[in-house]
Amino acid sequence: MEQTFIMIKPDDVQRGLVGEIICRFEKKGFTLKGLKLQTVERSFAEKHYEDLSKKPFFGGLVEYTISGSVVAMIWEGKNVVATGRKIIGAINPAESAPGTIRGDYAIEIGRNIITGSDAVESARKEIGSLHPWIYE
Ligand code: DAT
Ligand code: MG
Repeated sequence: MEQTFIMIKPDDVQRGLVGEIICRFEKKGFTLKGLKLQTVERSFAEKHYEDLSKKPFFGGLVEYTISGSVVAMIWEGKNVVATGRKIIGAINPAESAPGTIRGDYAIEIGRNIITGSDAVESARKEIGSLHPWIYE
């Protein structure tokens, strides 16, 4: 069965949106297979976003990711990777449709509150090698 890696970013956890976000995935019918509240190492954040390391916003993105606790989750179900991206919404909250997580709860692209695997292959990588601590 297909799985995806979803991470609720720090300010979301502070704002008390964790339950709301979990609720959306649950109500859709997906199954929660792993969950952990944790602050992540700088090295983890750099690795997670390594394909963006040349971008001008990379430093800020890493600082944001390590600025507090994140909630890392594994969700399972048919087409969960693509559907999960739809539930999350477009990358820039200014363009995310109302009804999506980013569309409803975020304003800034640099504070877009949640991330999810963008393909089945990256989900496999993120769950398998980048995030072994979720199973601890
Ligand atoms: P996604 O998070 O939808 O997978 P991504 O992997 O392309 O998108 O980018 C990762 C994060 O980088 C994104 O959630 C927010 C940040 N980011 C992307 N483009 C940005 C920009 N132009 N300015 C500031 N942050 C940006
Ligand atoms: Mg991405």
